[in-house]
Amino acid sequence: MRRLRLLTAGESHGPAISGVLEGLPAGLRVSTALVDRDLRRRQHGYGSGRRMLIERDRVVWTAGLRFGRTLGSPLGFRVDNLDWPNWAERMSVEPLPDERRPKPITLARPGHADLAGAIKYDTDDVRDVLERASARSTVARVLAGAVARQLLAANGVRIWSYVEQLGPVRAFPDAADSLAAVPADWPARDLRVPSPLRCPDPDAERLMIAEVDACAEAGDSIGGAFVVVAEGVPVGLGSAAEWDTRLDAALAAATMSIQAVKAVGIGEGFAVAGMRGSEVHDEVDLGAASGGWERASNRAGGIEGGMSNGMSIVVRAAVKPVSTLRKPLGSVDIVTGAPGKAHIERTDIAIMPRAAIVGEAMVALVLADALLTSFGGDTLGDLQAAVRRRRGRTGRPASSLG
Ligand code: EPS
Repeated sequence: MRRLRLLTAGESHGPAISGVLEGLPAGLRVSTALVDRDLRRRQHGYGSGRRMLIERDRVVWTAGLRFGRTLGSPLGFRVDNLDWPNWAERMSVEPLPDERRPKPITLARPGHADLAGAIKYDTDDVRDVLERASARSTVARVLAGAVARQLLAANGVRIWSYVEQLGPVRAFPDAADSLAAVPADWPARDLRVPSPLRCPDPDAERLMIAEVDACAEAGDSIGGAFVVVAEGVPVGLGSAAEWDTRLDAALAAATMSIQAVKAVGIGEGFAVAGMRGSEVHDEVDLGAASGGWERASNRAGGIEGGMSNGMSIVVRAAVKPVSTLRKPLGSVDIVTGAPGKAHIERTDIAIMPRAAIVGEAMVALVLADALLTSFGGDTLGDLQAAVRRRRGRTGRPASSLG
């Protein structure tokens, strides 16, 4: 990111998850209730483990706000881990005598950061690695993303998401494009009362719930795919000028950085490989209704030439199943070399509804950064004025104004 910087810290079972978001303009009204709402949304979902019954994630602001508005200084924040007292000795910050130390974890879980991390950091206790690799760290991203969303909302951009697939079950299996089948009131309903798996197709959701139950029964886990949509994005965020200024590249990297994500697509994504140009590109016209540039389709997912083109931005991600299995896979003890079964931690069975919320946050952070990069602004008012100017310029071509 060019204008925003986000640094996060915190172990899953340490005292807190914390962070600093730097680069926000002054004068942005930040609603604590809306931040806490996104933190709550990240905790919701069928298939979550018992840890979510312990945590009640709430933001504690430590810097950057006065009377509910940003000052232009770094925004500091923290979310306390309510599980911490149960781990205070096992995760002691201070040195402990050997006899009080917990037994090291030496059987790495295939798919987790355990083995590569243990070799990298030269430790014989995998807990040194897994604590930070844990998806608990996404609390900080969702928190910062909730602030970015408020900056975007103040500039007419709305972000929402849904679970498109869980294992073999797809939402709207008969539709050519699941997004076109999502009911128009889904984003508002999802904010009010999220459904168990945040899937907008109730028939598919019932099958998804059965699939989670079957995995629970079998001691297994399951992944899937989610879609994030950003509406109202002004034309021209990102740039074709250089490889690292392209908006699709930034969105892909940020989404891929979410734990367990293995593939990211923009618009039609991987499907374009099998289609002809005439089936892929979105024809341009001057909309009769709006009088602005319009497209009858949005296969590009709102991005052409590395820039937003004014259509909704559509990011899709494939998520692998959680790597802790209650019926563990084979592994090798990192100290003795003896074969064994992977370590078992308390775990989730399915994370799809929650991963999609982290997806929203990452998209929000990248778009907020791209907005500030294009339009600058020491204050929210300066930023809004520049965004309004750009929107005015793209309403319709000068020659058609008569
Ligand atoms: C995780 C394991 C589980 C998850 C955790 C991610 O935690 P625990 O070991 O405490 O049961 O619940 O995710 C969160 C705590 C969270 O807030 O998302 C893992 O191994 O990555």
